[in-house]
Amino acid sequence: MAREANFDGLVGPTHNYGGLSDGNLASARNEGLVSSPRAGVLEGLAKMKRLADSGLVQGLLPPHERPYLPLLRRAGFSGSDSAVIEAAWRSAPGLLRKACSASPMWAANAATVSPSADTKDGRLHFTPANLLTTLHRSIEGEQTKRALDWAFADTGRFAVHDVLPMQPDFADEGAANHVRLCAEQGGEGVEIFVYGRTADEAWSGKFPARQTLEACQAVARSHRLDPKRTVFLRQSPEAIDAGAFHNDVVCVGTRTTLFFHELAFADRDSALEAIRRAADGLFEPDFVEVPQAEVPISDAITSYLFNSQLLEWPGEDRLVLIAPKETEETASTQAYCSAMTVGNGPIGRVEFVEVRQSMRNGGGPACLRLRVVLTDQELAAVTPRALMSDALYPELVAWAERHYREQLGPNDLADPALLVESREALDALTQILELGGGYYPFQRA
Ligand code: SUG
Repeated sequence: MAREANFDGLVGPTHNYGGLSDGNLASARNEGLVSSPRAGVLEGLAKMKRLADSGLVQGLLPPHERPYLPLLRRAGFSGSDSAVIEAAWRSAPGLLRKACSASPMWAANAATVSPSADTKDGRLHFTPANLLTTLHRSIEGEQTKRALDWAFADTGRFAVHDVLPMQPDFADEGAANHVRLCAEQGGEGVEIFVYGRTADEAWSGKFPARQTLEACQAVARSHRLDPKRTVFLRQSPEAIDAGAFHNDVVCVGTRTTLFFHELAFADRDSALEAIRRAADGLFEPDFVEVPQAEVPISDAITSYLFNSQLLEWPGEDRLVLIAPKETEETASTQAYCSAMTVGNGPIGRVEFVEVRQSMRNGGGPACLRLRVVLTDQELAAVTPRALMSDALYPELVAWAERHYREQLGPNDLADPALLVESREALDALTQILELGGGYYPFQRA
């Protein structure tokens, strides 16, 4: 037996609206707003609890250390930690903001994952994403590898690779540009990699294309995937221009169902044909395509209809879409969801969840989670504290209520007390999750 588990990134204590991501319209629009790290972490925990309570396997990944002093020190700031923060705030406030982003919460960008049923060596493979397009996210890879090494420590069953080379030819954003379809989770599947540009092309889009074909190919090779079952599709430049900075803003798939916007792929017809061909002999794909005439791409992007979790829900025979509240609040997507669920397609129900703190930075329910298909044996090998449980949930809620600020404004990032509080929170989390000594860089210093 195998099932799909979701590993969500815990929202970190410095969650704020830095306006750091070019091409991510929500991030730009909400720059400078006052955030609530506490509300953010509690929203994320409530979503995890909702899924765990339904009988789904729910895991979590710890937040990273922020502010990230090693970045500031490498940029030439020196002295005590508080002197570094003060000086950075004075002469490079933009850099300090980047060193403070809680962006590792978006676990869909943590790594690309290939289940053992798809890989030649029968291990479950992970490649942490290098996220090199944006400076604030390019500092995540190493700590993400550490998190995956902690949660998936059994090297006989799990292979955690290094990030791809930190060079624009290999721009990689992880599972946000990857979809796996299959007949049964435990059986061989089709892995779909979506890229925005190739390494050698002159990119002239309005916004960056964050994933290259070459990065996708490198990941597919190191995961030892069957080329026959692997598909590389180009994202439509139109979608990127409209604000789909990752493919998961316009597409999500589970089992045999691919739910996507009409404008998601550069060449729609050949994209669908390539998927059909790769699935030949395994399953017939169910394409649920949302027409531009019913849901304009601009609505898909503000509502995040596709940045939903498409789940096999215990006890229900059709798939369930866990969508952000904003989908219910946008007329076209609300109407689409109502019509879709009364029909007899593969998606039978839509449930709306509140993840507003993350949404304001362009992160919906699907951004917050990394999907990992696990066999029974692999599940038994996952580090127990990386899995949500009835015991762990209240512990984490109490921890968040104790350590997280209710409000964080843009100028609060300069407060040296924030550094101290964040480290205290991460030290306490190290105990709760049994992360071991020296899990965070500041603990090793
Ligand atoms: O990379 N936002 C993230 C959102 C990631 C969403 N993930 C997926 N689509 N899978 C990003 O653009 C904004 C941070 C700020 O502006 O403070 C940010 O990094």
